[in-house]
Parts: sequence; structure tokens; C-alpha cells
Amino acid sequence: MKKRSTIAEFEKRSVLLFAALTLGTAGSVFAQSTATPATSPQDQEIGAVFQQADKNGDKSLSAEEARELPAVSGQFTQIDANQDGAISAAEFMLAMKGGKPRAQ
Ligand SMILES: [Ca+2]
Ligand SMILES: [Ca+2]
Repeated sequence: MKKRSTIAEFEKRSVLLFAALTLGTAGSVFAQSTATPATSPQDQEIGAVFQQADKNGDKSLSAEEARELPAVSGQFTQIDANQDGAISAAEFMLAMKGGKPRAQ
């Protein structure tokens, strides 16, 4: 059985490490918007990484923007689930979580 678009655990960690390193001031911004109960701290970290990488702020990552994130860039076509040439926040979130639904 073959999993699709699964990012290796190591690479996932490197992305989260990138988040931790770059959060800095951004962390306080996210701390103010924790009203949504469905959003876990991990979701916020992933969202912060996404925003950092999305240089032009169009809410999607182009191949060029994804180069900031080796773990993403290396699997760009897999993460880009709808194959429109850009990674949306939803596609990014799914990929960072390994594409698996959360256990109930
Ligand atoms: Ca962008
Ligand atoms: Ca896409």
C-alpha cells in the first residue's frame, strides 16, 4: 500500500523548526487570534510558515515561493493536489499533517 503525498517525518520537523525560528514576532500576532477552537497550535505554526513563505500575500505558494521551504519544494507537485501550479493554504496544511485525518 502506497501513501500519497506523505512528507517524511524528518522534513516535517525541519519545516516546523523553520516555523519556530521565523515565528518570533509573528507568534504574538497568532496569540491574539486563538478564538477558533478548531485551530490547534500546530495549525497556527503551519499557518505561520505558509504566510512567511507567501511573499506576495496571494494566499498561495508559487513554485518560486516554495523554494524557501525545501520540504515543500521537493514535493511541490504532490502537495499541489488540484494541479493548478500553486499550493493553497489548505493543500499546505494537509501536506504538513501527512494528509491523514485526525483521529477521533
Ligand atoms: Ca504567493
Ligand atoms: Ca493547488
